[in-house]
Amino acid sequence: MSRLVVVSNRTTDPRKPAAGGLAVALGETLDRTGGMWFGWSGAIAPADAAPQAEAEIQHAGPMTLATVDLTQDEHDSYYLGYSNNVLWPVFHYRLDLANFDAGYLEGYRRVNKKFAALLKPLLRPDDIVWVHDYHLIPLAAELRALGCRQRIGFFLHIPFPPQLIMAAVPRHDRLARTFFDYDVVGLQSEADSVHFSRYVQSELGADAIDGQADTYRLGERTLLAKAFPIGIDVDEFAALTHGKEAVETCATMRREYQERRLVIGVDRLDYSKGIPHRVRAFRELLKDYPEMRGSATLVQIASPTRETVDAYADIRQELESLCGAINGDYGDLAWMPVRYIHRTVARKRIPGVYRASRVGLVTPLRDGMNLVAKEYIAAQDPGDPGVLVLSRFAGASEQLKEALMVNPYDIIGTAEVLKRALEMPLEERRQRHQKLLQRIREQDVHWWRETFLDALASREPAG
Ligand code: GDG
Repeated sequence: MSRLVVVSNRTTDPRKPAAGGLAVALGETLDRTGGMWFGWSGAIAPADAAPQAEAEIQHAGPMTLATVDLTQDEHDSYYLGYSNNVLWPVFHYRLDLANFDAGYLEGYRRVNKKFAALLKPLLRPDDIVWVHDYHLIPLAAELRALGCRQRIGFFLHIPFPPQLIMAAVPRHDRLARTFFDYDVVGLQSEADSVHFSRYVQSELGADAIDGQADTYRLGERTLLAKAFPIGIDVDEFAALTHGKEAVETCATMRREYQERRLVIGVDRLDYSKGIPHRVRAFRELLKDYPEMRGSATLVQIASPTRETVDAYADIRQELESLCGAINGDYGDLAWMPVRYIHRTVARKRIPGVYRASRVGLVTPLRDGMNLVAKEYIAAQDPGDPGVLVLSRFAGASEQLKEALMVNPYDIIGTAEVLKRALEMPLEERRQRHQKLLQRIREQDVHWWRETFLDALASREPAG
C-alpha cells in the first residue's frame, strides 16, 4: 500500500490523550503505511527569524509529524484573515460577516505556496496525499506547479455554499478552479455535493462526464467530487463513556440535577452553531409551558475558539446577556434555568455530560456535519437513552433521520419539539436510539477514511 501523507492546517499527534476520533482514525493508516502528517506547528516564528528552509521533523511511532511555523503576518492574513474571516463565514452562508480585505487573499496564497514548497521535498513518487479543509484549497495547484504528480485528494469539513453565495467572493473562480488540481474532492453531504456540481458547471464551465457519476472535466483535468459523510469512532467513544472520568462526571451531574430534566448543548462558541437561537428556544419553552419551570435545565458548554476574530467576541457578549436575563426572569433560589460554561471541558468528561442529560440539543444554523450529534448518540445508555434534537441544517441530518428535527430559526417550533423530547416515553426513545446507533456504526470514521482513500487510490495518477 502507498504511504499516506495527510496535510491539514494543524497537525495532531494521534497518540496524545487529547487527540479526537479523526486524528486517531487517520493515525491508524499513517501508522500502517509509515505515513506523514504535515501542517502548521501552531507556533509564530520570531520577527527576526530567517525564513524556514525545511519542515521540522518529529517521529511519532511509525509515522512522522512534519511542521512549519508561520510568521505573524502569515498567521493574520492566511489563518485569521482569509480562512476565518472570509471562507468560514461565506461557506456557512454568512456573507454579512465576511471581510474581503485584499491583503488576506494574498497572504492565503503565499502560505499555501510555502506549504507546497516545504512539503514537496518530503514526498515520494507513489505517495497518496490527503489535504484537509478550507485553509488549504489551493495546495494541490501549488504542488502541481512544482511538478508533483501524486494522487492528491481534498476533504472539505465545512459546507459548500449555494452557487450565488460562492459567486459573491471576489475572484472566487480563480480559487475554485484549483479544486481541479485534486483527483478527488470529498464533501460532507448530498446538499453540498449538489451545490458543488451546480457551481463548477455554471460558474467555471466544467462538464459533467456522461456515464461517470459525480465526475467533472475542466480543461485537461477530471475530478471526482462527491459526499463522503464523516463519522466518529463509535467504539473509541463508547470506551471513553465507560472510562473513570466520564462515569464520575455523569454521576456528579445526575446527583446535582436529580430533580431536573437536563438539556445539554456542547459546541465551540461559534456563530454557525446557533447557540443564541437555542437559548431563546429554551426561554420560549419556559414561557409557553409553565410546567417546565423549576424542572427543565439547560447546560450549555461553549468552548472558546478564535477569540481574536470580532464576530466571536460579539456572540460571546450576546450569549452572556441572554443567559443572565433568563436566569433573572425565571430562576429562583433553588433553580437556575441556564448554566452557561465558557470553558473547554476535558475530552474524557464529555461523554459523561452527554449521558447525564435527557435531551441533546444540536441546533446549528449551518454545519458541515456536526460530530457532537453522533457523539451524543454513542454516549447514551441504550436501555434509557436521551433524545437527540437536531437542526435540519447540520450535514448530519441527512443520516440521522430518527432524531427530532428542528428549524433553529423557528424559535417557537424548536420550543415545541424540545417539550416533546423532554416528555418522550421510554419505548420511543429506545427505538429511535437503536436506529441512530446502527446508522453511526455503519458509517463510522473508519468507513469514511476507507471509502475516501479507496476512491482516491482508484484514480489515475496525474499524467
Ligand atoms: C468541523 C465542522 C464537522 C466541543 N466542545 C468541547 C469539545 N468539543 C468537541 C466535540 C466534537 C468537536 O469538538 C466539535 O466537532 P463538530 O463536528 O461539532 O464541529 P467543528 O469543530 O466545527 O468541526 C463540522 C467537523 O469539522 C468534522 O468534519 O463535523 O461540521 O464545522 O468532537 O466533542 N471537546 C472538548 N472540550 C469541549 O469543551 N474536549
